[in-house]
Amino acid sequence: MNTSSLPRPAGAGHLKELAERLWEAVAALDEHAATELVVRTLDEGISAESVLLDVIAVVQGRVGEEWAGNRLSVAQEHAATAINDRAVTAVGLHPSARTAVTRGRITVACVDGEWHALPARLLAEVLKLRGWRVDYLGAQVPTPHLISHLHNTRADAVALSSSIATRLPTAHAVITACQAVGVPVIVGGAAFGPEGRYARLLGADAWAPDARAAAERLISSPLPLPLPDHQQFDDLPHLADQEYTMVTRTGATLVQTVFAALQDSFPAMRDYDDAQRERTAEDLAHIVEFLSTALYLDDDELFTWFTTWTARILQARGVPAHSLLPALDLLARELKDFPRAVRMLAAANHILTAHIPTAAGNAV
Ligand code: B12
Repeated sequence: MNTSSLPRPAGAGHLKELAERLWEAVAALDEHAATELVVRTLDEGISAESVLLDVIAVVQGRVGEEWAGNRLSVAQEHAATAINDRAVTAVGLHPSARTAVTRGRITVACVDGEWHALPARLLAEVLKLRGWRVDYLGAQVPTPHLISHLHNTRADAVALSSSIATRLPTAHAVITACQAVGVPVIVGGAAFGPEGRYARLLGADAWAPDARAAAERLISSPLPLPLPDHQQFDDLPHLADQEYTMVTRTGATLVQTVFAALQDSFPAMRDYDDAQRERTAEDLAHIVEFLSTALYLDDDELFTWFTTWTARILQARGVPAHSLLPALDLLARELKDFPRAVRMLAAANHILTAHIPTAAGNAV
């Protein structure tokens, strides 16, 4: 057998160096350099899967870190993501990535409202390389259209991707809808939390931390056939208290009320220009959205994680993180009749107070 055309394993040091070189091309927004590097690496015999996961995915993670640290603007981050997306296309078109279909048919889709398409795209390409027939539906797939696609294609399974935790209530509805038509669901992406804890909570049939593990899981044994009578709300009995429903329903009014009151509690806001006021309103909307998601899951840690993350993002942009504390207090005042919301706001307040510097520069 001629083994010269088989992909060769690459050492960790070499892959790190390739990721560094791709990062340089992506950071310089040089699409040609990025795609040429990828094609040359494949020509040299490094496997397509390794280029996708050990090079492109690593660079995309770094794009996120640089954006969070305010070293890349939103526009640069969008351009870098678009270049990485084209690098993935270059991998998919390379002769070494042409793989015969030897397994079943799987649909890879993002939850409705989810814009993070690249993680799902990487998974789709890896599953193709492993012999699956893949229908990749991309970002924000409306649930009814996903379900008719499953009917039309007689898919063996759905791989559902979500990166942002606020899409989890929708993900829950999608998981239940797919299972109701007899199609098992494997989920993944950053939204599902450490060790996939929310995947289990929301009744998914399987979860995997990355595309390699997902491919291994799907090869090891077929996903269990879903129970047809699984009801979405049986998973989360705490929803009976209506806190999630009420906070979600009144979210817009809540943001407006807290925004107005914040000008008294946080006098520095009176000098904000229009753009700063707009960003503050956006931050408040995200806080309320994460609070309602934490209520949905009954998970205080999700909310404390989000407020700590927001504090770090604000600090990197020169906005004092302690400006979050009055917002949390005002929310707690508005939501005083909702014990779980009050508990979560108090936990976030406690963590922020202990960890963020005050205006004087010390931790309070
Ligand atoms: C690029 C990016 C964007 C782009 C997305 C463009 C695109 N076409 O994809 C844009 C600008 C649109 C965006 C917007 C936002 N983003 Co964003 N974004 C990112 C970023 C930098 C990279 C995402 C990515 O491609 N990662 C690379 C891949 C490789 O990630 P991965 O998750 O490791 O993927 C692997 C596994 O998760 C797994 N996997 C993925 N899907 C699936 C599915 C299945 C079935 C399985 C088994 C496995 C699996 O396999 C993948 C490959 O191994 C991340 C930071 C990061 N480090 O990931 C933030 C990040 C995802 N974004 C975040 C946030 C908060 C937002 C915004 C709310 C920001 C804002 N204030 O507006 C919005 C929300 C938009 C929305 N409604 O979806 C947060 C999400 C936090 C959370 N978990 O809740 C992150 C994590 C940043 C951070 N550090 O906090 N973002």
